[in-house]
Amino acid sequence: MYKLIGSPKSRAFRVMWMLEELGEAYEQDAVAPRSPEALAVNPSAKVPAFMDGDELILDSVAICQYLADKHGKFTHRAGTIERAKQDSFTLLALDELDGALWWAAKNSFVLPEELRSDKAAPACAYEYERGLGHLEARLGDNQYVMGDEFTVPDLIIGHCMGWGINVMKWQLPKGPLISYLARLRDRPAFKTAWEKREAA
Ligand SMILES: N[C@@H](CCC(=O)N[C@@H](CS)C(=O)NCC(=O)O)C(=O)O
Repeated sequence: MYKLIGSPKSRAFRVMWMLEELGEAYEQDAVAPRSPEALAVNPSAKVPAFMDGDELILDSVAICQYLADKHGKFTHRAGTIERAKQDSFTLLALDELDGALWWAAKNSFVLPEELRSDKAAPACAYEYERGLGHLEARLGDNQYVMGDEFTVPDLIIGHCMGWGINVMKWQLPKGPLISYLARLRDRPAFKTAWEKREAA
């Protein structure tokens, strides 16, 4: 049995979604970021963390990619050109979307108050919008970033877009990204994970 450590409203949601996509059972310890329980498994006290048997894995993207590789689904094989292209979308999501969202969050409630800047949120919104523009150009007419198949970066991007809309109130630009996100949210695994998140 897999064990997911982290509250559903954190980036642990990414792992919940991946586990639902894979149809794998798991138990969840909904510990809060920066809690003593999070510190017990991660020196940074960040969540999520993940146990596969006795092995501990840190970082939502590392966990999702590990699960996709292990189960041979939602990923191209390591060492292929397709995998390099797939990873470049994962890194776009992290650099341009997650990075902007997280820096805005840090300046709103994470950093010590004296280090927060009022200018961070608009700068981050600007960067996020630019990142969406790059994503839109690379998505083209595809259903998912790698074509017709849903892969790890779609899940990370879908999570970031939800975070932008629900928490930051940063809307998507009119155009194909709106139907792309609707497609992601229409996946049964997303819906199941979301219901579990809301029920928690
Ligand atoms: N790159 C990491 C980031 C983890 C992370 O920052 N998680 C947040 C909650 S979503 C957290 O634990 N923050 C506590 C902190 O930054 O001190 C991942 O994707 O798992």
